[in-house]
This record gives sequence, C-alpha cells and structure tokens, in this order.
Amino acid sequence: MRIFSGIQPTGRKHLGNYIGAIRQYVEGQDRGDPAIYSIVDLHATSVDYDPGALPSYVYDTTAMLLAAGLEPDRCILFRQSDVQEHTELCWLLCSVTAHGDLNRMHQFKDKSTQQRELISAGLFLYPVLMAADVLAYRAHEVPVGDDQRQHVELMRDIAERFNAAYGEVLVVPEHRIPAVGARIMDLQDPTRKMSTTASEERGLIFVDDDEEAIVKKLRSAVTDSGSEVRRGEDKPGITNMIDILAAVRAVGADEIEREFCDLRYGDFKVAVAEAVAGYLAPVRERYGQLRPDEAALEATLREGAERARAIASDTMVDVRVAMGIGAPRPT
Ligand code: AQP
Repeated sequence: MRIFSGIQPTGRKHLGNYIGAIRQYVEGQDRGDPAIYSIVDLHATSVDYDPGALPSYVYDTTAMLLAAGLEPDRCILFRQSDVQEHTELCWLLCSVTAHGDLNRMHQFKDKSTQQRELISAGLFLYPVLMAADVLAYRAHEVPVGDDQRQHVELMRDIAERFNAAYGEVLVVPEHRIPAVGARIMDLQDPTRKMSTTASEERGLIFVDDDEEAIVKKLRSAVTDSGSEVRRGEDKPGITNMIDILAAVRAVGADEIEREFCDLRYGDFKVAVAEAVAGYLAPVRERYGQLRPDEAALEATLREGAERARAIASDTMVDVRVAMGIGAPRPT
C-alpha cells in the first residue's frame, strides 16, 4: 500500500490539520510501503503569500510533522519544489482535466472570493497540481480531512481519463478520511471549518498553543441555545466540541455524550480544554526542541527529496512514453 499526502507550509498548523491529517500521517507509517509526505510549497504560491517567510514556514511545518511522530527512516518527507516531476506532471495532466470540473471546485470558489488583487490561474489549477503530487507516486491512499474529498474525487477522474486515453499507467487512488474529526469547525463560527486563511485567531487552536491559550479559546468558544451536552444540527458548537474530545480520546462521539450528559456547557468546555491541552503538550514540547536546528531539518528534506525523486521519475518515464512526449525510445 503506497500512501501519499501533502500539507501546505502556511505557518502555524491548527487542530483541524492535526486531527484531520497529521495524525493519520503518523499512523500511515505502519502501513505505507512507503508512506510519502510532502510540504507543498508550490501550492502555497497559489494565493497571496510572503516569499521572504515561505522557506521558514517550510521548516515550521517540517518540525511540526517530526514532532507529531513522523520518522524519516519510516517514511519519505520532502519539500515539493525539490522534485520537479510534480510541475511537469501537472502540465501533462492538464490535457485530461476538464475546465468545467475545475470551475466546480468548492475551494476555488471560496478562496477566489478571498483574493483582493488577483485570482491567479495557480489557484484554479491547484487541484491539478494536487493530482500530480499523488499520481506521480502511483499512491493507493491519500489521507486528508473532509475538505479535500472533492479534490481527491477529481484526481481519481483525472487518473481514469489519463489511463483511458494513454493506457494503464497511473494508479487511481482512494481517499482516507478519518471517521471522527474529519472536519473540525471554527470555535467562533462552528458552521464553518477551522481554517488557516478564513478563521480569526480566536476561532483556531494552534498545535503549538500553550495550555493557557487553549483554555481561553475553548472557554470563549461559541455554544448553542439549551444546556444539554449532545450532538445535533441545532447545536453546531457543542457538536464540534464533542467531536474534538472524541477524536482526542480516540473514542466514539456517543461515548462522550453518555459521559458528559449531566454536565453544564461551561464544565464541559473545561474538560475539552484540559484534554486538548494534554494531548498537544508533548507535540509542542518536541516542536520547541526540533525547530531551532534548521540544518537538520534541511538535511531531512533533502534526503527525502532524493528518495521521492527516484519514485516520481520512474512514473514520468512511463507517462512521457505513453503521451509521446520527448525523443522516441530507442528501438
Ligand atoms: N478544519 C479541518 N478539519 C479537519 N481537517 C482539516 N484540514 C484542514 N482543515 C481541516 C486538513 O489538513 C490537511 C492540510 O491542509 P492544508 O495543506 O490545506 O493546510 P492549510 O492551508 O494550513 O489548512 P486549511 O485550514 O485547510 O487552510 P485553508 O482553509 O485556509 O486553505 C488537509 O488534509 C486538510 O484536509
């Protein structure tokens, strides 16, 4: 089983990223052959970004993944822009990607309204680059949060269309979306997902937040009318906190409802805050130890890129031949 997933170097990672994606990456190391994870810096250029800060954000995210439990000898961890096969394959996959499909992508619609100066073609092509990321490794499984479901469906269509047009070269991947915590919601507006770009700081818990910040944010999280700790469409705030606690404790949401049904909202929030703070504390501590050593982080990324390139370049040989790109193969 080959596993691939990418994560953007967008600065501090939040609890949604952690529960929806990062902890699945850690678990994937036991099953992946190999498990391949990329810090997708090229994706970060699809919206307004700070070129001066991007290299250090890559190190932030690398250190965060290592702190969470990725081990470079049990997985491949690399920076996307170090493996140029991604950009070449992105262009080639454009030939089997429908413009209309890209127009229907929720992320493009949401993010294009956030752009003030320029809605870039890069933002529009983001899902094709994401398809190239995964298909270059002929990965079978893509661990992601629920917000990426549509992009994985599109990459499956792209792979199927490619294989139908040029022969069976690519693997059609499946998403792996966690049963609990696939969509952690914003603490201040629990009808929207917790998001790096769209949430205010009060709506997000960062993985490196200290206990005081976590307690403060969860205490002031928006709750719903009524007083019962139970899930329901009329209770998006409490439902989100039940899901968070269930994910942190690795139990079902029903179990949380049963345990806390007699508690008032305020006490429940304190219980969630304590559990989240205890859950993230070891990651925060380890992050603090790993982040300063940029030379070691760079060495990890470079080694990972070499191993990644060996796999991706193999796929590209087959893709180029199938598509008739480049000099014909000697007979
Ligand atoms: N709220 C979430 N709940 C569960 N999973 C989530 N993911 C993102 N938000 C949630 C998953 O995290 C992984 C990495 O996402 P990314 O590379 O897009 O990183 P980001 O840009 O910092 O994350 P956001 O918050 O998704 O940014 P916005 O919304 O601003 O673009 C992915 O697997 C994603 O599913």
